[in-house]
Amino acid sequence: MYNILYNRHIGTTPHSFLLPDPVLDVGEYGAILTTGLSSGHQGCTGCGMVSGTNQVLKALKLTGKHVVASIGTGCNEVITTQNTSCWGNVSVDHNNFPNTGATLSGNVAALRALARAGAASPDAFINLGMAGDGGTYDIGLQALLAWIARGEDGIYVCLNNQAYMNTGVQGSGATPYGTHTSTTPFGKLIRGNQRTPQYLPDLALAAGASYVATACPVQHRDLMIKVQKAAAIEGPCVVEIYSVCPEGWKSETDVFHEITEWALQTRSWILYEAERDRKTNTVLFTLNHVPEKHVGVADYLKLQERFAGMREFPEMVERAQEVIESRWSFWQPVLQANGIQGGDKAHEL
Ligand SMILES: Cc1ncc(C[n+]2csc(CCOP(=O)(O)OP(=O)(O)O)c2C)c(N)n1
Ligand code: SF4
Ligand SMILES: [Mg+2]
Repeated sequence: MYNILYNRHIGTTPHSFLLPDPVLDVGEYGAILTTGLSSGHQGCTGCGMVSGTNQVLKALKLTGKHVVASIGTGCNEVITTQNTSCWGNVSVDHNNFPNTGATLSGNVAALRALARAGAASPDAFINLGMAGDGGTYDIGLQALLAWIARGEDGIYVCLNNQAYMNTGVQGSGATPYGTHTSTTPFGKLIRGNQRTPQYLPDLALAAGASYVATACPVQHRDLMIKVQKAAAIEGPCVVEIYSVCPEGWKSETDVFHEITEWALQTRSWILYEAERDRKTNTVLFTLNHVPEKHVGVADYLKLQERFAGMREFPEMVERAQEVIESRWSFWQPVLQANGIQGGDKAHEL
């Protein structure tokens, strides 16, 4: 499929071997004067995807290019299209639930046509697609993979809140093991979601994406550098953003940062990026963050009532830990190169 190469350096840098120059190192969120998603949206208090979208737009606007965005149906679209002024000067089209990838291609064709007519320069635009995990892992997967296969320039951002939130918390392909949702209720016979999630980076890389990264709104610099890289790298680029949803996760509205930090500390969400050298079909994997100490998944399950059922069953918590360790073991060569004990054992720095 592709050759794997590991970057032994852990961390986030504005450099990419696919780019002649580094992207802007945007530093901390507070220092950025550009507006991202502004007031007027109808997101719930403590919604992670509002913060994620805000940072994506800030990062893209800093490039000085005009952003053309296709928004798939889901919370992000519903909360921002009743008062579209919150998008600022971004050109937004609201596409259907399954076809964010197809609309990205449509926009590429439209920009080419404008360029042929001498009405625009394609280099002056950023082609952005945004959709939820339901619109990405499930109903929109065919359109996404076909867009990647066509090899067109653009960024696809998946706002992953791990279920179909806009329609009442149905389970998706990204829903964690043991989660209570309306289609995977936690009961006596079946204890929540029995499947383990799929992973968008794996799917996108298998389909041929140029650049794939995971991010979260608490690590602002990391997120904004990755989005800028995705905007600059040739070919289809995919960024997946961990997005707390107090409504669907049954969490308090003021613990969005804490939950995201727990996700990083417990390695329930791993920050990394993957860059593809097309000539050799080699993918360079970079791990961006290693937690300071080992924290078991039980701590991550605490602040979210969607996990209330599984918390009572030690064997389920153990299974959730196994899923984490199995995913984390991919990074063993990098951890070893840095003298960090990794794999299926606890690690200490
Ligand atoms: C073809 C089609 N089927 C179903 C729907 C109803 N629908 C709208 S949004 C949504 C859920 C979106 O889930 P996700 O993509 O995860 O985004 P979230 O709301 O969680 O952000 C569904 C099922 C639709 N709009 N179109
Ligand atoms: S339901 Fe969840 S994803 Fe949707 S706006 Fe509310 S917090 Fe955000
Ligand atoms: Mg969702």
